[in-house]
Amino acid sequence: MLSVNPLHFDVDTALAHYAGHGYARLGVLLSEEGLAALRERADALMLGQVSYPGLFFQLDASTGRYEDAPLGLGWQGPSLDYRKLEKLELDPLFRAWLENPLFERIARARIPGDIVLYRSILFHKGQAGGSNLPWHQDGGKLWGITQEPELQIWTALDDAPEDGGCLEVVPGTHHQGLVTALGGVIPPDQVAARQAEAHRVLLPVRAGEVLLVHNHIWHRSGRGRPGQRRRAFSVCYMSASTRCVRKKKAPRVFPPVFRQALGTNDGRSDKED
Ligand SMILES: O=C(O)CCC(=O)C(=O)O
Repeated sequence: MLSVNPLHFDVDTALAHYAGHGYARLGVLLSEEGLAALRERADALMLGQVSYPGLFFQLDASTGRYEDAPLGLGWQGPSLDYRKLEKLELDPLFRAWLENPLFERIARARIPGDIVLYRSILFHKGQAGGSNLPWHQDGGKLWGITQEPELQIWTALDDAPEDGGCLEVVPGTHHQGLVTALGGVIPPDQVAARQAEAHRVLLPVRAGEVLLVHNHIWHRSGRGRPGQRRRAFSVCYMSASTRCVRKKKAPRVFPPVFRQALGTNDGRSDKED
């Protein structure tokens, strides 16, 4: 599925930018065939033509407002109006993409030892434009784990133009850590105090492009352009030493993705945030 040679591709430049700014562009990495296969599979999952027990679905809000997206309903029948699908590691095509050798090189440069997935997730803005996603950070108590993950690799499955649901970031905000212990959506007074609107950087992408996104960078996305869907696949990698601390349900067991080869060092780069 890769459109570049994973052994020779320069990851150092992107990793240095990611460490300094909290995000990085890797360019188009997904081949045309790979793109077609993942788009088709994303829709087959939404339409129930392919299904796996345990796949998570969230319908989008018909109002276009993030706050109105229904919680806890899960699968509601075939629809191309789902906002989010999680546990895509269950699907062999998405699994093949998230464990490609280039992503492995990147993950190993940041994460020592065995590597697991916190989540692999499709973010979708449907035909009507979907909904916005407000400024947020991916971590904190909401995530219910013993250490904060930092590495997310985000792949555009459709074009995401400036006025059509591209990711937006406030560069450097990952250096300050979490704004609230809970994590998630950033309170409006903090958004105003940090002048997020003035300092934001838009990241328009073409289908097949890949971004590195630090979990703590402030990021958001607007609505899609009506009539132009926007699918993106986001994967959070973390150390296998991370434990789930939730108490109400049985603790999560995180799916392994890259095991450390016996007799090698962990390949961790010496670049630090
Ligand atoms: O794709 C989007 O609109 C949001 C992505 C995101 O928030 C993430 O990958 O953490």
